[in-house]
Amino acid sequence: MKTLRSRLDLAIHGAPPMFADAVHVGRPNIGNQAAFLRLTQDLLERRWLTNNGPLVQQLERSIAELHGVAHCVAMCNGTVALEIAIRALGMSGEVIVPSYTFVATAHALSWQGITPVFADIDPLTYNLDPQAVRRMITPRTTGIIGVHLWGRPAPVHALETLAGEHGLQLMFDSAHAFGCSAGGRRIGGFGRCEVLSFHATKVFNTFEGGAVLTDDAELAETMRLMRNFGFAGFDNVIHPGTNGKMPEINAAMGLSNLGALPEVVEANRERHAAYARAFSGAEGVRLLPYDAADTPNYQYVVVEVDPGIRDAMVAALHAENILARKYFWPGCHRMKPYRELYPHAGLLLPATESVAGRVIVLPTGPSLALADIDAIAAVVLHLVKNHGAA
Ligand code: T4K
Repeated sequence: MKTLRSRLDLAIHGAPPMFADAVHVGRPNIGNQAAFLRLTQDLLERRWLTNNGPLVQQLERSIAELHGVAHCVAMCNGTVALEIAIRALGMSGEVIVPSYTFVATAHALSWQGITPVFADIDPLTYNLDPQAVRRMITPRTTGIIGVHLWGRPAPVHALETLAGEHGLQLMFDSAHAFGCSAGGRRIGGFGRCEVLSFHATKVFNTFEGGAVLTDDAELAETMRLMRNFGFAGFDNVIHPGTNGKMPEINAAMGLSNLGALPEVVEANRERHAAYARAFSGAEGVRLLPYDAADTPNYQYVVVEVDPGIRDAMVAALHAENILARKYFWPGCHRMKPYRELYPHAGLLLPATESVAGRVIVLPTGPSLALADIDAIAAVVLHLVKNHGAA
């Protein structure tokens, strides 16, 4: 460990880092390259590049089937999918969301003139605390957006009960939860609808992309209109709309990645288990567990350390070319567009503030060699142990 300490000091002072090539959180998973190239060749020959093409329709059917829902409406990205779903549900006024999420959850509301109201998370699960949500309901509240943070299910049933009692719309930001389940039921059918992200960094990607899943045929039809300027046929616009369409090349990527999903999830699971072994019994670092009963996709490796060393640790990891992230520090309520709206929000969000200060997300995924995990974990453990040492 003395050697490692010197290495780290050296790295910070300009010596070569431990990893010559950076190791990342969110390295894209690339499935069947040959299939992708074949599908790309086909779509070029077909000269059908976008506007609800055959590959998009095929991808929608496959994703709906995988998640056990009636409808999948593919979109150009997860954020636009959120915006369209929010609008299709008629949300307005105030909508309750966690602050502890990627900022797109909040932006998708404020972008269309709706006030995101931040509720605190449960200090044990880091997902929305239904009691905190209840406290934030006002006469202006029209809906709740739950987030399955890191693919761990939000309290779907408690939120469904709450929404039912107060006549609120309920949907989920399921950007992290592709292929996951909650209480034995696949993500996708909870609330009025659920929104997936297929961004390059996600467990399943279409370069950029997203989708809304729902069992509600009328809602799906409205969203199909909204993503295509409201067109219901040539020259016939019957609904306000935007351009939320997924291009065919993105669907080609999706179709060639779908078959690889089980291998990707298994590789993620192995890497999570390797981190768990490396951190087992260690003091000062805790790996957030997944519940195998929830069928996780193990996409994020989340550790918690003392808030006093977190930022220094991230800097030291970066010096070693280990590009760890502080997802989702500092919480949306502390970001410029929202902190002026809620200058005292921190007082209402103690669990959010506390968790946001402790968390580090570490590299994982099939492109990270299993053997590299021991090296990454060794740096983390060394820094925890030597915190405060000169
Ligand atoms: N809701 C939630 C809860 C979300 O987490 C997200 C997105 C959304 C909604 C919105 O969905 P989209 O509209 O994005 O479909 C990244 C992603 O851009 C974002 O999609 C994701 N959440 C968020 C958690 O992570 P950044 O700003 O951290 O990305 P960036 O560019 O720093 O990349 C992350 C890491 O991935 C880097 O270390 C480099 C690596 N990377 C990235 C790309 C794009 C690669 O190795 N190759 C690549 O092509 O937001």
